Amino acid sequence: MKRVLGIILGGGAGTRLYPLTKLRAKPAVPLAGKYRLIDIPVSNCINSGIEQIYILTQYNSASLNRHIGRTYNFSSFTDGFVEILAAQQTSDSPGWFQGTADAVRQYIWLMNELDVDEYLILSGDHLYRMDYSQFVERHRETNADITLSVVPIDEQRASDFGLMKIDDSGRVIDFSEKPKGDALKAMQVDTSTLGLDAAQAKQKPYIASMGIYVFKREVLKTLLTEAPDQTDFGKEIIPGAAKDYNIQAYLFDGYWEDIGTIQAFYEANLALTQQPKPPFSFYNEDAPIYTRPRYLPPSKLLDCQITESLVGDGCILKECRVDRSVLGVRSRISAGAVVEDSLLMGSDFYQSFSERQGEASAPSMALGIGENSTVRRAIVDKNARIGKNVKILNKENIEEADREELGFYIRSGIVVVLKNATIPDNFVI
Ligand code: ADQ
Ligand code: ADP
Repeated sequence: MKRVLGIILGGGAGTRLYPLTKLRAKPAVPLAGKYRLIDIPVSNCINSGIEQIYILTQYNSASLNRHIGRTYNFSSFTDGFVEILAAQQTSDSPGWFQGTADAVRQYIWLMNELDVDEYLILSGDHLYRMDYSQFVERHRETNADITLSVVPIDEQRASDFGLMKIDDSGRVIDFSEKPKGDALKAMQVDTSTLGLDAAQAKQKPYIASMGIYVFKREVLKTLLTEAPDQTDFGKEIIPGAAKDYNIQAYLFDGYWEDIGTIQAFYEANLALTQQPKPPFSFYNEDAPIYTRPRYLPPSKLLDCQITESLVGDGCILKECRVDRSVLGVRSRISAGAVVEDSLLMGSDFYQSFSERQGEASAPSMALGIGENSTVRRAIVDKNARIGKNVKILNKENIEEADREELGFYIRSGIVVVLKNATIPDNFVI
């Protein structure tokens, strides 16, 4: 795997995960109480023996730089690195990455300086555990120009993906990006050829691209330079290459979720609390997910009732009830509070006892969830201060709302409290 360069697409404008991307680059969005999105593909790379990794991001953020810089340091005796490449204005390019392929194109000159055989292109917003070495091995065995990692998918979700048809040898003969209506129906195939049994094949009659590709080095270089106007892998590069190049499909057999929208992100986080067997586990010592070591104290639970939840490090929870929730590092929950089906991202810092009390003349709000407040079906971003007797319930069942000035958004019916927001006492959402 030393001959493979990992390239992680760290996100475009960040609209789908907004407002979690309001103050940070997408790869830095906190995940599962203590990780960040970028930890998933980087850990998968490291566990697969790939130690040369670039992360392409639309803009640099302090939290992303700090996280990468403090987490992924290889010994000076290896040639491993994890580096962030942000879109920048140069004399040849106007600025922002125009799409996934354009992001790679803008830095291909740098990637070409490395002596590798393959480029492994990954997304920064997927939750899964994958041994990329098997994927790359398949690519080499079939002498493919490009290999796509694929999963079978059902009718309902199919049009969110790039879909393909393959021949008996696994070669991709047709590729259509997110087709709808008749064009969708036309991409239906017999997935039992992938090894699914008859019932599964009936339920999942489409082959979807996971947006994860291995390219032969020269092939990627040629494709990007031949057609400088093509800016996207799924929309242009892959469908266009299906005719002339040997594109192979590699079936991935395991849990994989694209968590690039608020709803999918919320559901994947909460699914970690499922009993008895969560679909994704962070408790796998053979292939751990790495993150920044933080030296936090243990979590303190004072007379709490907690069921089916994950509690991050350094939390202080008092006389509260927490059900089916994920609590991030340094979460604070006060007496009488109820948290259900929620993701609290926690805080970046602690407050001293006197800070939490505030001055009598200038009372400041304490970090975390205040006394007797209820939070249900919500994402509470970092450093939020939720007052006393607050109710976050989405009382009116609103699907979408932008209440930036009040400190929250609603996305797919899920309330998202902004990073650093303050929700005053007695407020009801
Ligand atoms: P999408 O996920 O919809 O479909 P896209 O929005 O291009 O495709 O995102 C792919 C990845 O690249 C994401 O991680 C995204 O954050 C990142 N990205 C997007 N624009 C970027 C930019 N300008 N700079 C840097 N990174 C950027 C893709 C494929 C489909 C496939 C699905 C699987 O196109 O064929 O089925 O992934 O989820
Ligand atoms: P014990 O019965 O000895 O306490 P279990 O193996 O039943 O241990 O684990 C207790 C709980 O911990 C389970 O209900 C399960 O949700 C969670 N758990 C155990 N192993 C894993 C794992 N590998 N990944 C995620 N959660 C796990």
